[in-house]
Amino acid sequence: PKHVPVVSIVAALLPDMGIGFQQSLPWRLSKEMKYFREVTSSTFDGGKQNAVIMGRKTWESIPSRFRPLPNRINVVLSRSFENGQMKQVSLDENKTYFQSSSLQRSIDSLMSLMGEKLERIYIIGGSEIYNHAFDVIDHVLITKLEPVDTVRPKMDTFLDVAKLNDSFQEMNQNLADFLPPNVTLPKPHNQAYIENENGYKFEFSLYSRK
Ligand code: FOL
Repeated sequence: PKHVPVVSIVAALLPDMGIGFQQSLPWRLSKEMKYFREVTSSTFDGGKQNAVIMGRKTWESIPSRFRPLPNRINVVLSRSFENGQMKQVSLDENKTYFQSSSLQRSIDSLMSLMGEKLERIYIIGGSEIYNHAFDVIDHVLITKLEPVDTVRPKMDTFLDVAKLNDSFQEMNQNLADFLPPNVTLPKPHNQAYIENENGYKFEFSLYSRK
């Protein structure tokens, strides 16, 4: 294929874009998780699929009943995986995923393996992968969270805000067209898609390369 868009998707707490604490998400937001599932699973073309690429620690943080994430090609990165071709691994009869030791090689392998059947590649974390991937991605889907009458959670991993702002600009007016039609967005309140849950206010946003 000529070009498959590579898109990071992440939920981050303002103002410093904290994304994790002790190897898991610092919040439980089912509407936000539903948005993640719909965006990464849905396609414009019913004959195509998306792939998700994640680091080894993110893979281990996903409850085992949801692994590999269904209806998506899953790729797990680790420096300890053998160099060379991306390798397919089986969990059982019908659950398989891929292992790779390089982000760039996994992107190239997905494109040659799936050809025209691949619609988008989503980078799904964690912080080490996101901050390294800023050099190769085309867009970032950030859900910006703010606590409302809730204590700010402790966080130990962050997006690199300087890298984000250096190379990307917010393009929220394009969000609805960027997402496949069966993704559910909240009613827009003056240009912004805002949701509220569990003591957090959050806004779905799109950043595109400058
Ligand atoms: N991006 C956004 N916007 N929100 C997130 O929570 C998020 N999380 C990760 C990466 N990008 C994100 C990494 N963490 C599952 C669990 C943790 C996780 C990613 C995915 C997971 O179990 N997903 C299931 C749905 C589970 C459910 O419906 O409760 C899936 O099928 O996607």
